[in-house]
Amino acid sequence: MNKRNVRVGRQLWCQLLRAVLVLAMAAGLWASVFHELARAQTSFTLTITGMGLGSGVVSNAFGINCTITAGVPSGSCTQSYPSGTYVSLNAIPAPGSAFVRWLGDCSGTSPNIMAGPIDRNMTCTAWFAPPVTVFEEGFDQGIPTTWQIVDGGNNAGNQAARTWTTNNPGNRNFGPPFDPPFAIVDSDAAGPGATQDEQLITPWISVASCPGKVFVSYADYMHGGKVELADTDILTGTTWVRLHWWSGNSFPVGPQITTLHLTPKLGGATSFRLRWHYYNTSNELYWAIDSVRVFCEPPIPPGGYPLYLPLVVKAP
Ligand SMILES: [Ca+2]
Ligand SMILES: [Ca+2]
Repeated sequence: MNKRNVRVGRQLWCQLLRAVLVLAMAAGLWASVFHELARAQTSFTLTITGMGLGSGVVSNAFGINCTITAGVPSGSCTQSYPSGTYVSLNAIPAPGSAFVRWLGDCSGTSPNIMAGPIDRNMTCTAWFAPPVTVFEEGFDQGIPTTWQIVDGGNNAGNQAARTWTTNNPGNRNFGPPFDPPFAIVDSDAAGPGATQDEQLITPWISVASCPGKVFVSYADYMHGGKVELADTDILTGTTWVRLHWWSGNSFPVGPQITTLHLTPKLGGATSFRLRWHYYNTSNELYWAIDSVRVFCEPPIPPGGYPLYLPLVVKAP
């Protein structure tokens, strides 16, 4: 091989090497461009799950609307977001439940947070603590003697239907949420000529142990006719205060659970009575009540419960 051939050979090698380097750089550049494009186009999911025996809703304006009932999620609980997005999450406890804290890919005890950046599929868990029940009555043994019935009206007509009773004088069959026996005042069963002004009153109920909001819920079906009234009232001192009312032209479409927030009417009082007052009636229809439950928000330590599971103490 002469010197000229050696030089040509070197030049070829150099050109080849340069070509390979250019190709490699181009390939690398394209790879990184494609990577960036792919990254920019990728979205990831945010999933909401629940924990605890309480209930509530986790929502935002961007597709999450997740109902959590005793830890079980339902509704719109998973949503896709562009990579790197931050999204708000708002946890609203059901009446009597309390929000404890976030777990998983979210953290903290504030019910309103920003989750993100969503740069992978993420799961945020909302922990709701259950209400504390302080009073319950399902009328399994009739209307308890600790309750008070005020038997007003003219008491003409069918004596079995002269006031509140669990004897169901009109043979009503409501289905859920009623669980017979239930308390009913039945103007229709009392018949024409009879008038009603009937009160069903709880004993004094103490909520001194309640640290937060107090509620009552009950199975409720007032079937209206004309001008009758059906008030739910509260007493903390000597004067009854109306909490809620149905009338002959404004009543539930069917049996329902009615839940009322009592705290605004308590004015700091720690005990009260409740009254279901059916009046201004004659030969109308009826009002039935069942499964009366007074409950309040559970105590949550400031900062929520710490992030460790309680020890399980086994019986010896
Ligand atoms: Ca019952
Ligand atoms: Ca009566």
